[in-house]
Amino acid sequence: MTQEFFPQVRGRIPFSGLTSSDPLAFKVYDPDRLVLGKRIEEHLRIGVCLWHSFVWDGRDMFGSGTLDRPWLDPALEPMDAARMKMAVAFEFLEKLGMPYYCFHDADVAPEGGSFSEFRANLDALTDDALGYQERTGVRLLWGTANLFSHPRYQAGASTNPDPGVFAYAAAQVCHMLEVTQRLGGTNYVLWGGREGYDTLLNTDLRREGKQLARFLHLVAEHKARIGFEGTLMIEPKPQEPTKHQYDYDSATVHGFLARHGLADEYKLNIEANHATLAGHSFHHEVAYAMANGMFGSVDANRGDPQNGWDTDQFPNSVDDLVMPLYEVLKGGGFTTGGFNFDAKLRRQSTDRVDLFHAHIGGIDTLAKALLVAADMIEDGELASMVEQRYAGWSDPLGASILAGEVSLEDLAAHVEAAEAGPRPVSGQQELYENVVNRHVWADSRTS
Ligand code: XLS
Ligand code: NI
Ligand code: NI
Repeated sequence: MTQEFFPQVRGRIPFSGLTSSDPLAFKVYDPDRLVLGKRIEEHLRIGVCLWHSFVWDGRDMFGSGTLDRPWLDPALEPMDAARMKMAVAFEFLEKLGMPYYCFHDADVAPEGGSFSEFRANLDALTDDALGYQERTGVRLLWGTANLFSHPRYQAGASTNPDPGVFAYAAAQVCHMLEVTQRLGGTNYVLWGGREGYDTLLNTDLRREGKQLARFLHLVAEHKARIGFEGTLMIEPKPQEPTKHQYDYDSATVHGFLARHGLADEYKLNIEANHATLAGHSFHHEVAYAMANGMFGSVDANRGDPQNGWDTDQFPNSVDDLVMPLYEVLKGGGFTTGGFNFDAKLRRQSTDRVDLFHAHIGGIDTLAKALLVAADMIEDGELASMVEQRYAGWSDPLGASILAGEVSLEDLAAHVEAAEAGPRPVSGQQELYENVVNRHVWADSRTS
């Protein structure tokens, strides 16, 4: 496209600081600023997803599209439309100035009349994407295959009762993994899509579990065969679109992987809104993944506290993000992963620049949370309070228990010999909360 789609945005969004009232400038996200010895851009590794911003036209189950997305006009020749979409996406990426993007095969390639046509379309558009990547410097954070939109996947992909559907899904992942490799993607994500059930009456849980495990083995084998060096990741979600999704949450996926000898092959891509749908906090999901060596990447967004579905709103609460960011920093930060903005506009946000406002706000929120979390790491108060709470485990009793040096009987004898039992100790929750808020409220680092 020779004409710009976002003419209101001239050049790259600058960092202007908190004193700026320019809506098209970052207030906190200064990519080059050093935090704990690393540039903010390298800490956050932010990606933009193509599906919500360029493939969705604002339709919901009550009404048609509201957003200005001319390339989605069904009257257009599909490959022309696909090329227009990619041009606009890269114009956006370049102007926003983020280092990464993410997409599903079907976000860029028209379906065509057969798998080989789909494959050829995807290959041609991958060539185009390579050119854009070279010209703009934008890189692929992760690729994925859409195994949920087409009616063939209505009863799941690998967990479908029909092995023909399993094979079709395998073909798609086989190819998209190779496309991801060609584009230099640093990760490949599998979100379960419709892997789950709507009713147990027609569902054989035992079979479907086996099928899913087989599929994940095949993907890991193909990764090894082609020498893809990125990380394979699974994205948990508890429900939607199915009533019950198999990849319910981090702990469930971790357990499934461990049971099937796959825990070393996959990491987790944790989405904030999926965490809250599962009845957890985003903090919990990140902390679980970190504690178990399963942390991979993040889909940044938020739900609505009054709505029980995946509203995929742009993050806007520093309070909600400080502790997840603290866990990420404490755990050593991202390796191959990053923050992918799996977030979409509200249906009434119909100005083209709304896409910029949404991302700028979300990115600034993340950056501010990073600064607060880094302050907490440097100050060390929270960590030392937790350390202190568990200090007994370094004393002779705790150490001998952990080392496996004492039996249940030894412990019984120890308790009988002691004059008094252990004394309850305060958990100090409010004090901990105050420590966190002291850092949230201190704004020295953003001025
Ligand atoms: C849907 C998921 C999806 C994945 C990619 O809820 O978040 O967008 O991130 O397939
Ligand atoms: Ni997601
Ligand atoms: Ni989601």
